[in-house]
Amino acid sequence: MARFIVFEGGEASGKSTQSARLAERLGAVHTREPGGTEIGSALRDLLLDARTLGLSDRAEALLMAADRAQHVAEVIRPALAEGRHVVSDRYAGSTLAYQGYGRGLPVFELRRLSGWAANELWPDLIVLLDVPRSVAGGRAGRTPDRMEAAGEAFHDRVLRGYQALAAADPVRWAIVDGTAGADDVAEAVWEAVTHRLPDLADPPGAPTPSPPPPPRKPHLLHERGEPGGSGPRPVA
Ligand code: ATM
Repeated sequence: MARFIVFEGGEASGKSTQSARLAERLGAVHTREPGGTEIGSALRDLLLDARTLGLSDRAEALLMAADRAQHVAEVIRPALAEGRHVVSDRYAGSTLAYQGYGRGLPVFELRRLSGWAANELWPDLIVLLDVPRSVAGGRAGRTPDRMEAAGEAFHDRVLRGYQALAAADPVRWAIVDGTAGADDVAEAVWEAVTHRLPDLADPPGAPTPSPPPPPRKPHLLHERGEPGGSGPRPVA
């Protein structure tokens, strides 16, 4: 069964690396938001360009939703329909955390907006990479984009929002400590994913182990007067 797994987290939490590693291990389609399609790339440029001045919070939420609608229609649903797993670096959880907890828009309205945009496609599992802001890697000298430049208090609200979202829905969200080295985090992610979705533990193409043969009970055949063995039984 094709699975849809999403990575969420604050900036420089290692999502891009870890989502790519999981996708490779699963032979899954690896994608991201915003910008998982050509149209989405144009939206991403607009959304992240520090020169995009005066974008209202609701317009920002709608552009994120538009990116998601295109992404679901063009990439995610077709891949799942073909039986491919999909691993996305960000999805609707980002809208709830950034536009909801960060900007202060009502979370329940954003959930409805995202549901509408995605035609109610929700992930099977969301991996939240938990990295405190004091530990998260820096921006390596480049100018912060429009979202990164939103301020300390904004990003603190986003991280608290993620914790609240994960606590409210522990079946769908798995929190993984993202502070260790990349290999250790990848192993912790794999354990969390295969614990929640055990069907993924078998590598693609691995032969399905055949069930052990049923124990032979010759006395039953004898009791039922079926000489020679058991033919197909009529379905009741
Ligand atoms: P990445 O570069 O981490 O892929 O994400 C770009 C930004 O888009 C990120 N900002 N920071 N810092 C989070 C933001 N974002 C939203 O605000 N809402 C959304 O729905 C999505 C998908 C991303």
